[in-house]
Amino acid sequence: MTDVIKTADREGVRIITIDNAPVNAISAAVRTGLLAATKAADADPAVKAIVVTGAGRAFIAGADIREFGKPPAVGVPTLRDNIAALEACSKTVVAAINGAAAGGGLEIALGCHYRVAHPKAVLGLPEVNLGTIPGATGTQRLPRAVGIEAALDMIVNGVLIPAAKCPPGLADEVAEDVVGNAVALALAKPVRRLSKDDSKLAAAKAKPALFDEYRKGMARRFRGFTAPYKCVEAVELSVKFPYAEAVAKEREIFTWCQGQPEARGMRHVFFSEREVARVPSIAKDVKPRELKSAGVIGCGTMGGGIAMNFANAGMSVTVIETDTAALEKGLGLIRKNYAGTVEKGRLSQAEMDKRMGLIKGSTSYDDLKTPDIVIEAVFENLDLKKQIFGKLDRVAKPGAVLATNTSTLDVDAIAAATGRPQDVVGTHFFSPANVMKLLENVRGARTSDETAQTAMELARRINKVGVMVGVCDGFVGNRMLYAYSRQASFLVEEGAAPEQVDKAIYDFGFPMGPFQMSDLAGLDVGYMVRMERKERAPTNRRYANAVADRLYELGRYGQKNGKGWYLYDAQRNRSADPAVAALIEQVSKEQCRPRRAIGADEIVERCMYALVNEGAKILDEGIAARPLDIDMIWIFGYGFPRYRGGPMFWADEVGLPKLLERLEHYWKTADRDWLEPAPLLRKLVKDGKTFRDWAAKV
Ligand code: T1G
Repeated sequence: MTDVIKTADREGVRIITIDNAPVNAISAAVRTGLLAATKAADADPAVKAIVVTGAGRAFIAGADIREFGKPPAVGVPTLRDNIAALEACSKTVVAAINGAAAGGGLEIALGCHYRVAHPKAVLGLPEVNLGTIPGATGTQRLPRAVGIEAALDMIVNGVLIPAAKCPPGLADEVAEDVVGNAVALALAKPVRRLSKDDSKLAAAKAKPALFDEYRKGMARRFRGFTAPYKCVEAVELSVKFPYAEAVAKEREIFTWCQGQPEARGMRHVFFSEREVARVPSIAKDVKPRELKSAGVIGCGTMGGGIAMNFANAGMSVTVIETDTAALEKGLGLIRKNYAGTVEKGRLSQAEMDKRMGLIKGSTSYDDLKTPDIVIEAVFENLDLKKQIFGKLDRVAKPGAVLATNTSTLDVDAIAAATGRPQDVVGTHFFSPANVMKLLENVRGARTSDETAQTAMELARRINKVGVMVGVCDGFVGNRMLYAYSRQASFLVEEGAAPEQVDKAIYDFGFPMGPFQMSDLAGLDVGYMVRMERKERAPTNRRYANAVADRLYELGRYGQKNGKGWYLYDAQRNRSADPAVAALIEQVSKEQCRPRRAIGADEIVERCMYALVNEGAKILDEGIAARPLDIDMIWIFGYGFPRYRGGPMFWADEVGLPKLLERLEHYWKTADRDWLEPAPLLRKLVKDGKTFRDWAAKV
């Protein structure tokens, strides 16, 4: 018995319980205690068999990720020692999987002779989501339990599968009373060692080409990632080498992955995704208000998508439109959206009907008297939004949260249109709102802690990554986007072709470059936003959208009308347009701007360093509380490559001295107006610090 390992006997069976809250991660103490308990049970003549289980909501969530990157503890058994000892027992060992069995947790269960799982337990080897591979025999044991193809799917995709849906061979029994059934099974069954059973590898041994086939199918989904391919390489070892040799080679691959930037980036994302939900400016004891029902004003693309989030979460939602025709059109769009998902087999008709049943349409604000939260999602016009909030203030119940989906306008100005600014908050969704993971919550100057906490709770309830930011022009996401796309536009005026910039940013890891993205969003929408933001008003700083304005004035709106920065055919395949190249040359000439050859490195540096530089200003101003808030916004809202950990984490990986030196260079040689290095960046470099250090200090 130790703090983290509890033992008890039932019917002559030794039950070893891992008790390391919150999710029984395999820390050094767990490894030590488990090995001792295993050996003691096997040596104890009074013990007929052994059951291993977990305390609380998880079985074992895997190796303790917080130990990664740190020197290994001396004289402490490895996880492979634990697994080997469990399998080597002379008495039957059964894993009673009461909850999540993830990574090293499932490897332990696969070291046991049998597995009984609770129906709600989830099982998997998700190490790939940490930029690594299973490193304690998982890539050799899982194929022996479920076959090569099923093992590849589980390991490469890093999925956790509910026990009831697991591939055959993983759980011997699925039962509510896992410990009771495991005790019975342990007393009934003989020892069975997975490492000795190659029967399920035979088929693959006969089809060695299946691994290359499998790799081919991964290209689109895992572009830029390394770990998924290392997973295939490791599983392939199982058909090429005897077990022990393959396990040694698995370890080599694991150790290599652990040392890569991808693993550091993915680990940062793992912990940040959890930490971002805890907003430093909100006191820990502040509880969110109840969220049982919602209202949405405007049933256009955004309003409809927002309403679907509530229905998907099982919440009733009332959508308001100005008239019946607009309402029918909006509800029709929602219905069409769900029908598409049903058609793809990703939703049952019954579930669609249930969700549509939760969405009620109306043209009367009287139907907004009861909802716990109302989100306004009409087009970007400040006067219109103020008018709507004035009306909402008169009908919404006391304590209702009044939220605006504005992406650029001043939340404080909108809140001032009500008598309860403390209940007003920005909830900035990203298109398509029912798909994009990010919810940028915007706290106004008078938003209360409780309202802010409720906006964060909203994100959790509708399965979004909620990030709290302050009010400024473009909040965090769009403000940084302006800085990045401004450099992209300048690069085009200075000599780069739009397709060249897009390729460099695509190769850096974004799903698409800035010009393809503008064409998708619509050059008309961009132009209108610039109008609304009076961006075209002459200033003494270089204007970034001269070409984009011309394209709009030429009626080129992007994908929607087949021409923008690119030409689009009926299947929306894009191609470069010589007319655009000529227009760009024309604009450069008018600006007396010499054109020069520009390489991919400069494109990535100027665009991404401008992004980071704006991020540094945002941190300095307190608009974002921590670098991880910015990283989560850019990964879940703007497609920043996840394996790089987000812009601020990536900046630390690049090294701030190098980044500052390059930024200084571009500031002096290419853009004196917008690229001046942020004071925080200069200070961190002077102090030899990183953004991570800065965050730790704040
Ligand atoms: N190590 C350390 N901390 C962990 C952890 C782990 N493995 N798993 C979770 N936590 C923390 C988490 O940060 C959070 O902390 C709290 O526990 C609750 O987590 C050799 C090397 C198991 C499905 O990748 O997927 O084994 O924020 O909110 O929603 O092959 O946690 O409260 O401070 O997510 O109930 C492989 C990771 C490790 C699984 C439970 N394992 N965990 O979900 O709780 S690598 C994983 C999860 C490995 C071997 C290799 C989920 C969960 P805090 P939570 P949950």
